[in-house]
Amino acid sequence: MSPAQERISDAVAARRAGHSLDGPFYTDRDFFDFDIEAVFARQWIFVAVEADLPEPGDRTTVEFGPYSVIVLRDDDEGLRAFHNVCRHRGARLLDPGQASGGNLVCGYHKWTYATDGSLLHAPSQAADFDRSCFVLKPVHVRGVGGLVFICLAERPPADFDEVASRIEPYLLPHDLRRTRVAARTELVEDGNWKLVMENNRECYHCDGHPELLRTFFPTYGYTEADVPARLRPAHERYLRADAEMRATYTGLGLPYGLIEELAERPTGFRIQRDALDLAGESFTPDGTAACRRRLGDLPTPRLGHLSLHMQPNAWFHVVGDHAITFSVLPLTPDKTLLRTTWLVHPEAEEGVDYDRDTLLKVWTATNEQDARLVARAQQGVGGPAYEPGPYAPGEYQVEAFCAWYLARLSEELQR
Ligand code: 3BY
Ligand code: FES
Ligand code: FE
Repeated sequence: MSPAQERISDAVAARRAGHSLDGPFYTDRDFFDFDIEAVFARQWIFVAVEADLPEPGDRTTVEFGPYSVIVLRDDDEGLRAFHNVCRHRGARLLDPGQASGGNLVCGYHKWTYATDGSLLHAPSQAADFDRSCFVLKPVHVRGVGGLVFICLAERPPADFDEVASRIEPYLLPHDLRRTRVAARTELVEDGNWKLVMENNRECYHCDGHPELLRTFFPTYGYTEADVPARLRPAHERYLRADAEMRATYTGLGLPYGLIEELAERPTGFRIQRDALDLAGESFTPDGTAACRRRLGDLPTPRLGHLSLHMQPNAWFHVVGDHAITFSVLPLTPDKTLLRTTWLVHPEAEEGVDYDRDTLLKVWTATNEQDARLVARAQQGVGGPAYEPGPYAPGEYQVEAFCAWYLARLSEELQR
């Protein structure tokens, strides 16, 4: 082991279960680099939606740590992903962001690749130059119910197919493949990627989300017995709404049961359909739908929300009228990109079927509130006075995230 790996290994061994991680996990460059290799270069990570790439030739890039990956729709309408590195002298092929077009042409010396990654043309080469030796380096890519995942590892975690087959029945009724990207925000948070994830995995801090709490039940993460006295009225409303929603889901044949395997497998996940407060339709001030067109062909707007949480870098909320996807991408030890995407029915027209501000309001406000909390946490854990503190029972998913994460580090250290 290298000296850096020794330090990481010691820190993993010294971690006290049920407590936040030690400072270097959030601040140290060696720990960050190891996170990228042990987690982001090994696991399936959520990077895009199929609606980003509706037509052949559509492409997007995703950047994290030292990597840049091209995800594109090839000429046969399949998904493909490649390292965004030219096989000649290594220049970036595409600029960050979305584009469309035919072949991929490197801006440096014009090596030209087809959408399947093959090198079509390299100007002025010797007669014996073998183009077939210089295809773009492929990256595994998979669409799951309209969500796009990539895996950089040569051999990706083997449990992804099984997880996909278990979450697809929940997602497919919303027909996310047939949606349009109504909006996207890119928020660079002043915190380590794990603080962004940990913050997402609890509602202990949800008093800081007045807009979200109009419809999102704040009892999230509490068991019946733990619900604090001040949340009892909301919990009573939740129980009534929950009973009604279960009847709705059963009537419509929508799977709704909680599956929670956050820590016990490489592709850790949690999925559940759950009630929302007030009108129960959407994340809006009164809980009514923000968009007149509904996703899929579902016959009622009052569907609560489908929530999906995945390790290491994503969460999703699907309501009757739209879906929101969240992708967490580590930039540096203390900077993380949160990419949020709002999906609506493909024919929903802005200003006619929905008002953009109403659609974006709740999760934009929630993301900004969370970013401030993450920045404060980063400031604290980066200082000499920080020592790991205990999780409350309602923070059990934070513990699950950390347990999952540490298991990945241990695996990598044993390679
Ligand atoms: O997205 C979520 O599910 C978490 C939990 C509650 C609020 N928060 C943003
Ligand atoms: Fe791409 Fe030379 S580096 S063509
Ligand atoms: Fe939050």
